[in-house]
Amino acid sequence: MPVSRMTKDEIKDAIVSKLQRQFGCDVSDATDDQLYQALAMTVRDEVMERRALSRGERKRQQAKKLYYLSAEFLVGRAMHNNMVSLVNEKEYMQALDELGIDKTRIFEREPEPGLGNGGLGRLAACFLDSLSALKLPAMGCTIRYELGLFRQHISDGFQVELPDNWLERGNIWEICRLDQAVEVRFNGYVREYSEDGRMKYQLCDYNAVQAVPYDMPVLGYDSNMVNMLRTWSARAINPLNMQEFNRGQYVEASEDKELVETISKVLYPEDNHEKGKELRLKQQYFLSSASVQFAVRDFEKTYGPRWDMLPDKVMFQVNDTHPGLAIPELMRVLIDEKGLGWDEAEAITRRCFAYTNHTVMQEALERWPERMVSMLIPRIYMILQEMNRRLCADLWNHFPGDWNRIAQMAILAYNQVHMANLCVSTCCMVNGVSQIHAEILRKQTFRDYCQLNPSRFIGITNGITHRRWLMQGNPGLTALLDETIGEGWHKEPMQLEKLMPFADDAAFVERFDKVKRANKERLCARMERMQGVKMDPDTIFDVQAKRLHEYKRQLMNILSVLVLYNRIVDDPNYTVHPRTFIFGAKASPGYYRAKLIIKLINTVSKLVAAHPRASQMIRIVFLENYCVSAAEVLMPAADVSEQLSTAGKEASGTGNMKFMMNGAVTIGTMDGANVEIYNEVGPDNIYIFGLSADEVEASYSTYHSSRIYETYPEIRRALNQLIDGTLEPGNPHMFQELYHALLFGDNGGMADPYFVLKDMPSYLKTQGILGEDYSKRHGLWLRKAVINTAKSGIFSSDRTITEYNDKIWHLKPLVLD
Ligand code: 26Q
Repeated sequence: MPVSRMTKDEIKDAIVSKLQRQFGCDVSDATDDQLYQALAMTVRDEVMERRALSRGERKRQQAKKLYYLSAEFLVGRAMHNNMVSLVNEKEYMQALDELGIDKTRIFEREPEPGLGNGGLGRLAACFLDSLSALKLPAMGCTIRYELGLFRQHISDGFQVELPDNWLERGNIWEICRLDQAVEVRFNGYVREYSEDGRMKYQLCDYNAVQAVPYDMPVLGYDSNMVNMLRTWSARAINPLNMQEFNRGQYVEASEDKELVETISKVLYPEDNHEKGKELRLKQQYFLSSASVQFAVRDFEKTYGPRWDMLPDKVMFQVNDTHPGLAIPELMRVLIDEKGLGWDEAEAITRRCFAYTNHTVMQEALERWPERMVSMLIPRIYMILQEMNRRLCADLWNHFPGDWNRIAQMAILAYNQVHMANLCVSTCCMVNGVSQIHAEILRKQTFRDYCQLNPSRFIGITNGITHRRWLMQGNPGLTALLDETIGEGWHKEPMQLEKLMPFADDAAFVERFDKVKRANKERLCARMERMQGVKMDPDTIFDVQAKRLHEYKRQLMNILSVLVLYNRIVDDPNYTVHPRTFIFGAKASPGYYRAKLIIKLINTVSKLVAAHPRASQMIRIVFLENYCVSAAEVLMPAADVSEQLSTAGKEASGTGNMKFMMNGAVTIGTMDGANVEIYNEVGPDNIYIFGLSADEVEASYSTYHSSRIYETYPEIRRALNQLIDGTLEPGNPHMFQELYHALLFGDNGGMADPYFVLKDMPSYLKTQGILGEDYSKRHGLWLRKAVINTAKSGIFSSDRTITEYNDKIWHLKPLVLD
């Protein structure tokens, strides 16, 4: 039965009637919240109708299903996105206009689910969008964190963290599935006994937690396909300890409940860094166990106990090692609950799992103390021991006597559980997220494993959904593209290439420029409204927006701005094309140096603003609380995309792709997916600077940042300003720590391990060229910008998902409508 989409008039009627029946009001006296609710319910009705259709078809077609397991899903707001996918966005917009409803204001009433830190979480969200668009059956699984990533406020230049209580006003997009709750067991001890000549294992005296799923629909673009994002919430099985309660100990009676429910209380705000906290381990097992138990149960309902068929019907993709405990959990379920033997269970498990690595930074590789694991999940620990025993025996055959190497590759070694080794040793495929990253995994991180079986190690370059990041975020450019090259690119993003001839079409370029200008004005309006900051849309919008991390080198950016400032102050004839340097970045609350860099950015901003001539040419703006919704306004307004990571450190980057798609030109290193961007647009349409990954690797032993300090007076001057009172006259020691880290290193480490000073001369020079090119807007710069959009189709996550499916998952698209 085909589902129809609502017309403008039906939408108007629906909104009016929802207001009436839900809230007893009409458009003229409804609050913004009521308007939002009524509109969201209208959209939800349309989405859910499609949900029913695709769910039935998946069951009927007995389709293989992917479980994308991820500790983070940074989905962003749903409403506008759903309108785009329903393909009646225009009707919705007109309906709202005719009802006299302010669209932006109403959309902003929707709380943004901030269930992720950055790239890894946002990637998972883009993947779900593409899975649905391509009609591939999948379920995203994550934790329903009551508090998402903290909201960031800047006070006196410092980051202040505020709780993100995103569920406060309810979440209209989720459905609670109490009927599908499962039990997750912690602690206790394992009783071993034999029955019918077989060893049995039973967990005793455990603490049980109920995992309650809440599902959010993800509608595919123009596809009638709805996949679900399942978020697990922790609930105490006994909400009250009745013994305590009956003794009148009311507070104590609910203590257990509080403790259990902390599991899904808050998202850890660390990005590319792990701290081995027990609660984090609890979260990881909670997510892994609940998801695996559900998947097995769902399989059994359709196919019965045909466990040999499991790998043909169920696939788990492990998004980094965070949900890696799903691997021993499936072993546990198959052996302890379904009665399979070890070899059988292992053969099935191996075929069901694949692992994506997202980082080569040593400090981000997860290792858990064995003692902690054995206390928290004793049966899983036993399984890990047996997996490790068999693994090491096998490795001994390949590398006889090479104990060091075997310890490096083991699941258990040095009293730690090595999560990456768990994943790499068992998964049928292991992938990196860009070509250079995959190469580093093969040659360095997982070299020994790769030697044994190279074909398992592949690279699949990340992608972004062009629906959210272009069609939804940049309606101006979308309309221009539709008019110029047709609408085919909505479903086949490679068709953006049809734009290439228009890079030299003066009339088109003029209109492209106008769109950019309007987007810059939209950003200016948002900045003024949210932070009271006025920005000039006639300046270059030079943007670095990403998590704050030393390897991403926001410090290099701001120090270079300081150098530029000094030139202007020193030389009354020195001019540059006016620029606004925009920063958006959250720092992990415990990452002192990252927070200090935020303060530095804001301090330099004040310094520049106080100088009459410098402030005419440069402006530094810190965009507070960078999040998905902010990015949707920021990306389309950018002229320049800053991608400055030390080569070899950024696994891929995905912000780089969002900027490019919206016609910003990249200045960056040959790192992560910048390499692919370079290959697409060619050397004339990107600004590359700095050391290559190989050069970085070769320089560790010989690099002395002090040489740079001695050789380059401008850099020396900027560094000295960190400690001579120029910046914070009241507290000249404030930035000493940064000065010291760059020139001397800290607690035994090398000075400037991310080569900030080393790459600065090259960066400054390249920025100079970029500025001059920008001044030749027509005939030079805009051509580059158009080419960037035209070549961005390959970075659609539709391409990425197609690659995952061809190489790893082998799902079949559902036949719908
Ligand atoms: C681990 C253990 C304990 C606490 C926190 C963590 C943790 C949390 C988040 C470790 C890492 C992350 C996030 C990593 C991440 O976002 N990586 C990025 O992934 C993107 C998608 O592939 C890439 O584009 C980026 O290059 C990469 O940095």
